[in-house]
Amino acid sequence: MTRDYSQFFPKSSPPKANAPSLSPLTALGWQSFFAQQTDVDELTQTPPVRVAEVHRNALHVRGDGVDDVIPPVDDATVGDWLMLDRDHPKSSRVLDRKSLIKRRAPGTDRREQLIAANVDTAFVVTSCNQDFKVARLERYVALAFEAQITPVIILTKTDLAPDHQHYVDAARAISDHITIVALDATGDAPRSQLAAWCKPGATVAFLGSSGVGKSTLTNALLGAETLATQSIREDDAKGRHTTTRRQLFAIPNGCLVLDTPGMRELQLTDAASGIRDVFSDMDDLSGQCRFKDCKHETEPGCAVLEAVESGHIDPSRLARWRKLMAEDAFNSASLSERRAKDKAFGKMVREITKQKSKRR
Ligand SMILES: Nc1nc2c(ncn2[C@@H]2O[C@H](COP(=O)(O)OP(=O)(O)OP(=O)(O)O)[C@@H](O)[C@H]2O)c(=O)[nH]1
Ligand SMILES: [Mg+2]
Ligand SMILES: [Zn+2]
Repeated sequence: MTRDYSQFFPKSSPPKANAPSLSPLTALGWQSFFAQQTDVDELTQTPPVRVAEVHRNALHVRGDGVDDVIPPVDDATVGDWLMLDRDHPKSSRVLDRKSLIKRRAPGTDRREQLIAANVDTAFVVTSCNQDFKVARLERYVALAFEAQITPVIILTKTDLAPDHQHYVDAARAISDHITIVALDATGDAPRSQLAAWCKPGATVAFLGSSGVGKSTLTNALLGAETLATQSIREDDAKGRHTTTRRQLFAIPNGCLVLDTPGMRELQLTDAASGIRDVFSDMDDLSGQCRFKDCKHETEPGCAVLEAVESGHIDPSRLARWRKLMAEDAFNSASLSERRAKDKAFGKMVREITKQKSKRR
């Protein structure tokens, strides 16, 4: 019997909304971008599967007729597509990613942490309460821009904040290239308000601090109370870190939704171009500074400082821009130093092993 491979090679245009039926792979987010990286021979040997969840020592993968837990594959994260080698799952090939969200791992460990792969839209969620911080939103938006993912800022809990317009205005001032959606995550509206991004075959991710309503929104899209949610602390509006794993869900219309645990800290790394995109106004101005390497601190002829003095740019925005650029430069340098050290250490181990085996 010859197998029908047509579903592995979808047309390049994304499936239409309300498509009558999606193939099992398209319903997991398989797109022509991935199909182009493989061929019928490889598909026959190793079926494509998507990482739906990462456990400490295992990956939960799903594909056409596949729903398995396999040992971890190096460097694979939630949302990745693997060509599943059933005999040696650890050697499964990770397909090139359409996008990758990563940060510097929290704590003193100089590592990068992969958060999610192959996301089309990043819903950056915050609430109309003390959680709302422009500096944090700018970080998330830079992260999305860097990964070439469409960022959408979602402001939840409008029902608890009748005066929420000033939150919308402050979010809008972050960048001209983002959409802001203000909503009550517990109501009926999220599904229709987010429909423009939650298309069949697309992957969307909810990112943000604990307690802002990421799981509440995932439940709203699922149309069921699948995920646990928990009330926030009343005094400071902080969440209780209810969600502990990143998990990918298929919602009824064929869109893939990633719920994530609230992040305590988002340290950027290798995000210089994302930061430039968020602060494109500052970046444009800095081209007019007298000195090419102007730090916009005390230099004469600094166009950025002039714009601050004339009231065109908020001085706190300049301070946040400087801080983010410095942090990104520091993290990127320290991570690449670590990578170099790891590489040198690996080489040393290989050489010692080689010498030992020669001596035998
Ligand atoms: N009134 C109201 N309550 C909301 C809204 N969004 C979320 N909540 C409530 O806020 C609390 C936290 O929501 P969750 O969905 O658990 O938040 P989360 O972002 O998933 O939090 P973590 O899993 O800890 O990262 C729950 O009690 C929700 O019912 C909203 O728009 N309006
Ligand atoms: Mg949650
Ligand atoms: Zn300058």
